[in-house]
Amino acid sequence: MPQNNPDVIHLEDYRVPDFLIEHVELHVDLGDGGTRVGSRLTLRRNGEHGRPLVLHGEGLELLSIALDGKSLAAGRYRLDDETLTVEGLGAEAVLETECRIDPDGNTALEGLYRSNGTFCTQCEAEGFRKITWYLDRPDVMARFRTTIVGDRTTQPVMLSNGNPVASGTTGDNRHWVTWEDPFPKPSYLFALVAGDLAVVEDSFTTRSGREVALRIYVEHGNEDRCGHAMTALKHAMAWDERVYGREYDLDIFMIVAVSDFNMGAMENKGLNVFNAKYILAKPETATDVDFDGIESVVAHEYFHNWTGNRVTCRDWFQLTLKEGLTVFRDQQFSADMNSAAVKRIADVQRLRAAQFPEDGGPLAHPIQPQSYIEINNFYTATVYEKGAEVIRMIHRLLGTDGFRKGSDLYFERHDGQAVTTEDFVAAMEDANDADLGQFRRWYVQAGTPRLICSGDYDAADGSYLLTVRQETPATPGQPEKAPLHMPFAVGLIGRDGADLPLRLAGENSAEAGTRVLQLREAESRFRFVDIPERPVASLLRGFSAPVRLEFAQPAEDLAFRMAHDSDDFNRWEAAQELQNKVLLGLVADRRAGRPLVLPDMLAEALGTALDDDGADPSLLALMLTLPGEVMLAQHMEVIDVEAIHDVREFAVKALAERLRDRLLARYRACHAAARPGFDGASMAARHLQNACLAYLSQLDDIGRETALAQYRERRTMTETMAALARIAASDWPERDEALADFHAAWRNDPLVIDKWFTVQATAARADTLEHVLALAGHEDFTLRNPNRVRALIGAFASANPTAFHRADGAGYDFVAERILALDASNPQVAARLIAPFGQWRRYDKARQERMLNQLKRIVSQPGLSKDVREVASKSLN
Ligand code: B3K
Ligand code: ZN
Repeated sequence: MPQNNPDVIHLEDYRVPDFLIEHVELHVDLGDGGTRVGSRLTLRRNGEHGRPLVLHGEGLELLSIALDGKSLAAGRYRLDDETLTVEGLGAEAVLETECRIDPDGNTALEGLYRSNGTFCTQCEAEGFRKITWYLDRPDVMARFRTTIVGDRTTQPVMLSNGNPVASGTTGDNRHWVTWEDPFPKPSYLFALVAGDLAVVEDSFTTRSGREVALRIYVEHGNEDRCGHAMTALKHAMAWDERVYGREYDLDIFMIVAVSDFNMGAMENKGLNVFNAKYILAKPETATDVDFDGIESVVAHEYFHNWTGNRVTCRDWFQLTLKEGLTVFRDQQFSADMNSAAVKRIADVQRLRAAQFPEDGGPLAHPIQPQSYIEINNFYTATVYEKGAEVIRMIHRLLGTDGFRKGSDLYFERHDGQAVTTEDFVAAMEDANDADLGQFRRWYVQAGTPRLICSGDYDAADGSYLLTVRQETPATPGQPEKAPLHMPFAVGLIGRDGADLPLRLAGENSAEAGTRVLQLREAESRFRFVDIPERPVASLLRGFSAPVRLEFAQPAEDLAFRMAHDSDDFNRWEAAQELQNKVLLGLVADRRAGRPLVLPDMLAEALGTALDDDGADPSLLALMLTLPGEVMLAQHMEVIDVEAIHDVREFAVKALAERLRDRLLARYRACHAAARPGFDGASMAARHLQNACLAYLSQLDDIGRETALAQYRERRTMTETMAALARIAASDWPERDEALADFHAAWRNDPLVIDKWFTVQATAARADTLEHVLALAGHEDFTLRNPNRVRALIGAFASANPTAFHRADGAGYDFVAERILALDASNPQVAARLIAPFGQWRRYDKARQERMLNQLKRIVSQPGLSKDVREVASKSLN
């Protein structure tokens, strides 16, 4: 991007708003032929200046405008595609406007739109300006009073933020309701919903004894799928009181589930709007992963009530202030509800799969970006997931109590304000008398640091010297990197498998277990004394910092840690490292034309894990599962798509043959133990059962039989989908019949049909692209529904490397074409599909060229949206 591009918004250009809005009165008249939005803004000039009032507004048809009660003549205001400018306002003013908008024609799903007949809104980040003219920026916080007028038959339910304060009927079968939100809020938290919806009700009594009505609104017929979301909500409310001392503040908390939604959910004050995928579930229709997703997204949006809504962002460069912190809070919550180690592993897997590539590619940016063209492009894994890791490091550096003191001070100081990440860090520091000066670099420096470690045991004086060097690779616009301050959790394991007491040279006493060291320098050395034998080091326990650890540990030590590491995360990590080592060695063999031979030690280590009856089955499932192709690729200088695929298939099959009996025994035991439903033990058993099935299904005799039996049993969707995934990837004669049968069984259930699309898009088969092309023409496929787009095209591009990166480039062509088609109707979702192309540098020359050609093709399309243009053109770098 050229430096002087007027479309680029820079953090350093932030200025306080010229006007403030104290009160907003909205009058929204819903109709089939368009919706009329009346607005009455009570404004106050902010400081002494003579600048005009400039309101944001896009795609609005002006019907009337009046200032202080007097209609404005055409010369008194200026209207363009993005703004409404009014000159000559006094220190205080009331501006009234009326406009017409077209929710039915709104395919971008931003602003007011219709999903399956239901009117709903999505305003974050800048969607409110598509509803009416406004100072659509988060540092303008106003009290809202919203009147909705609609049809009594098609919109019996009409909702907005806060509490209903008045209602009535008018002629023509129409009715109205007025909602009032007592809390000042930025426009991005505004919401309105109207339609014919069913409601599921419950209540929660806060610890101060206030009763809060809880209501989940869904399309009729889905009432029996809300139980899990409701339970999650109540758990989240109680947890936030217990862990952060935060109570809910309104009398009603509402959630509405809609079918067409650009992302997961939205935390609008008192009226969360959700993608139905994150609300609706019962064991027959949703997998355990879906159940977990619901629990964490419901909690996430609820937690935003304090971290995001009560204390909000000054500007969109501060996005990680609310998102990083709220992701950290939802991660803590899920860890408390279920297995903490399993949750941590899932979070780290997600970080590595999505954020590491972003941080190492052309779109790398710090968790606090310095500039953007389209803010919707910055709801990234970096802002969210790396942002959460940064908060987690503060938590680890200050400890649980210190962190709580810091969050208490943050809420006390900033309740009702729009603030910056600096305000958050300062509260953490002030409450703890801590120095996070150097730590602040995490907010402004992009790139994943590498920690290059070595350990030396000196038998003569019984000491162990740990040396840690940190290096952050250059990222676009940031050639030089400074050393970061981070917690580095380590343990040293003795020959008996127990953690050794740790004492650094110069210290008086030792403590067994994990020790949190602090790294600040480019190179740090730690000398542990009184170490009686050569220890096995366990570094970066719990993934205490978002870095790539480089520590050459012999395979025997990794196998030892798989069995003995007291840190469950690191037990899994040791398994991953061992598997990476073996698989990458096989990739090298294959490339050199050597025969593939699976080392015995991997089978032995996994066999030992399978025999561990005491361990959490879910943890074992994760340890048994070899790193995926996308993860393996991250370790190669130039990604060899085919070699990685072949080697992984080879290893799974060879392991299945070696461990056949033990896999089968464990499979059967888990199958017998699991009960349908969302209880931890059953979910863990299913997890291990399906991990075993992934191996067993490589065996043509017993594998086929087992997968088909599991599919036909139809016990839970978790088991059905795991079996169908194996069947869809196979050449078994039952394949087509099973896919047809699944479709017929669930054809009226869009969330389940999404799974049917995904299972085919991700199947590892030579003809997957042909299937996907056919599916793109299937009568159930539509580019209008974001879930469907992600289920087919998103899954194909991001989770099926051999098909997407097909050597002839046909996979690229297919996805690029769909991006262009989708851009015309929904730029936000289209832009999200580009990311895999941004990784072009990582591939061989032929693929590089094909990927670049597609990016160029996208960029040269006339009339491209800002969203797609920004991502595609930056990806070319
Ligand atoms: N805050 C919303 C995300 C809005 C995305 C706008 N493109 C959901 C969340 O993070 O909770
Ligand atoms: Zn969020």
